[in-house]
Amino acid sequence: MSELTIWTLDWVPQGPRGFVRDLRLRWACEEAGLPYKVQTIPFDDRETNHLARQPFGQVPFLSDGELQLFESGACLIHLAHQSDQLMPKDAAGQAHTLQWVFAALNSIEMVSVPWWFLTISGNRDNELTGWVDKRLTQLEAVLSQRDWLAGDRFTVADLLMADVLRIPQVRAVGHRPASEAYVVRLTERPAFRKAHADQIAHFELADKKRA
Ligand SMILES: N[C@@H](CCC(=O)N[C@@H](CS)C(=O)NCC(=O)O)C(=O)O
Repeated sequence: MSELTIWTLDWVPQGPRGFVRDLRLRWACEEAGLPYKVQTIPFDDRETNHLARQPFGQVPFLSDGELQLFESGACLIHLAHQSDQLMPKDAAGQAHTLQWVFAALNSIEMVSVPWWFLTISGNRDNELTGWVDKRLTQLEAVLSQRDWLAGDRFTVADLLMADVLRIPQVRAVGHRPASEAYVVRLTERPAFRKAHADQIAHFELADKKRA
């Protein structure tokens, strides 16, 4: 097995702590028992010094030996191929896992994040509110019927969907008990708790170094 390195920022302000997307990769590695280390790029120079590895100047990205990957979804799928804990082995189970990975990114996050950013800038009831509300209501109907998105078991698709849904502003949209129970169940998993605590500790240590 080659060595996994998750790349994130060396520091971020308080606001995004606990939500920087390296957490998705940490969480997946913790679920799968895959050893990894964490390396950083400087927050103060984030857009200029790693475009070769992440052409949009973002984190996370992943090194697996010589292989370098960006986009959290692609990194999660890569990790899922290394562990049955993250994705079933059978063709239908894999196809359904990938389907829901794309749904998390392409049907939910693609509207929830722009909506959330508009609310942060003070525009709480913005042009995207109806759209995000509709998508979350549709997802609530799915989660009312089952505990897991794919293969009747935990997969990396649940990890990703829960990470997309757990944004406090997104959780506060409407009353969606099945979605809320899903987020609670997923974020109570020891692997999530460890990944979350490790990210918080990483940025707290960075505060001390910057002081
Ligand atoms: N689609 C990308 C989004 C990555 C992303 O938005 N990363 C944030 C941190 S969570 C970032 O680097 N933001 C700084 C920026 O966009 O310049 C992925 O899923 O990896």
